[in-house]
Amino acid sequence: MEERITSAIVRTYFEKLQNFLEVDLAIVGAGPSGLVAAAALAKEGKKVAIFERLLAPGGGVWGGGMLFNEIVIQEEALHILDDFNISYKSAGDGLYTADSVEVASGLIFGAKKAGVMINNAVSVEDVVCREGRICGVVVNWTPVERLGMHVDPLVVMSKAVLDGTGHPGEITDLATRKAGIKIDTPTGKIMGEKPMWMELGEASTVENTKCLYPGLYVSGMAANNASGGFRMGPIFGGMFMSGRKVAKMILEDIDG
Ligand code: 48H
Repeated sequence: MEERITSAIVRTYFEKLQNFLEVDLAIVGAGPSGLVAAAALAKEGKKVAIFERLLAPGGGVWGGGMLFNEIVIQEEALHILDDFNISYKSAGDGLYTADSVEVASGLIFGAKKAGVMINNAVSVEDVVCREGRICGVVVNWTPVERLGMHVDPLVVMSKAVLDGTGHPGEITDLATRKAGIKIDTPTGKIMGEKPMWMELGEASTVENTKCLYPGLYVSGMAANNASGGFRMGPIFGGMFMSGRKVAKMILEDIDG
């Protein structure tokens, strides 16, 4: 029995992995913007792999506002929750609330069911940049990263890479520092996130969602970090709409 269980896991895991070593899109970070983008592209038949540093995908959704496990969504983004079959309640004035555990688990389940490979406990530590295009991610187990073990990583090649790493914008930071690229922001560099301004932050999340460099896209809070957008606290419509917007841009890029 014991060897059959081990064998079943090893066989199915490596079959799954083998199929995702070269993908259409590699997404770094399984936060709300990354999960929404992943599901949208997988539904279009694209091969999408997400790499998430933590054991549990879902990013900043789980904790709601200050661990009160509810989030707020504005009316214009509700259609995205509908697509994931996630429920919500009116809070008046065009605002709605949803249980953050249902939202996080619903987005993860939706992305999985759309065909996305979610690699949890895997960190992206570098990018591949060739002939003026970002075209892959360099990955290693999070425990290896956390323990500082000297273990060489592996590489997953992709037609595009999405930085969905939230506030720190880690992939854009890596790409600008290590590959020395100039990104599509007013200064050509990372502008840094601005302080709390809920209304402007929601709008800027969607505006700042873009292609920063051939093959490198950015969504969610990483987009605000790159282009100097405001933070907005526990309202998530902008994150969902950012995921939808970037999926459309990437689809046009890789299909065109
Ligand atoms: C693998 C990585 C790496 C790496 C980071 O922060 P997230 O939830 O991302 P977004 O941008 O989709 O959503 C932002 C939202 O949650 C939020 O923080 C809001 C609305 N804040 C407002 C405010 O005012 O504070 O998720 C990013 C994910 C996390 O799960 C990280 O663990 C993961 O990315 N990650 N995964 N390799 N190098 N870096």
